[in-house]
Amino acid sequence: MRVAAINDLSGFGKCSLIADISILSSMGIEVCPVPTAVLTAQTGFPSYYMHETEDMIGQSRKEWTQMGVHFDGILTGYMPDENVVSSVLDFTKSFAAKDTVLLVDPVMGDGGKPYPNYSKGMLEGIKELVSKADIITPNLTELYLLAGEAPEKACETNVADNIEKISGLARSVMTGENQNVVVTGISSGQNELINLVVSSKEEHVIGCRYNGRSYSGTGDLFAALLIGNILNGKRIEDAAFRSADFISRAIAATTEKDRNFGVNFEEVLKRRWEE
Ligand code: PXL
Repeated sequence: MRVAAINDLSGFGKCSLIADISILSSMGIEVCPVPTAVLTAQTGFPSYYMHETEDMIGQSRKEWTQMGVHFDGILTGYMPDENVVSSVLDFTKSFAAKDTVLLVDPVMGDGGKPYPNYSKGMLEGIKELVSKADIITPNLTELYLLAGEAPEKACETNVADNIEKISGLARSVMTGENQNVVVTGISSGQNELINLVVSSKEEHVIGCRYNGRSYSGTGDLFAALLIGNILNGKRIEDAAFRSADFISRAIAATTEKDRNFGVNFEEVLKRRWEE
């Protein structure tokens, strides 16, 4: 199995390509990275430097087309601006074959707020990408943005009362019968996190325990785990359950207090070596 991982490379934050490469390689899946940007740290840190790498997307497309390669999966994540989104759209047009699983993580915001690089143009491009995806993994803030609602409302959502509203929003962003939307990291009460798997015909509420805190990179880890489990033959609800379970173990292993540094997922991978 081989995945093209289109994401940024951040020196600190345990997110994006670091998550994609670590998780998918450990699952026996080849990862071909396409860096959307290279940063000293993810953008939640008070200061960071970002190096643009947009040309790598078009160049990877050109070189890999000449090589005639095939991808079993394509995963898209953080994109710094709308021009990058447009290059990624071209990449997917070239490489999303009939049997390629396209997972689009519409990285645009969190905690009811869009990220600093968010723009209306980016939203339009990401919506186009979403319309081509097999699996979409928005958090609640991103789901509200995709559904054309005010992102702040994501924070007012009390999950226990609103599963129906959330699955309605998830259905409103679907463009095809066979799409799955997995709404990630919905906080429900103090110590439970919910991931909601919504397809045109059914939905599954997948709960897991956590410490009530949010950390950098958990959405990226979830997306990589989800596509890895799918490519390794798991059904979407089982894949979502396994992914959530991994994240909850990584959070439990985390002692770092600053959310920007991410979770101790390495400890969970290390334990597999000790088994
Ligand atoms: O985890 C999402 C993400 C990925 N990449 C970069 C980010 C963020 C979230 O802030 O800044 C560079």
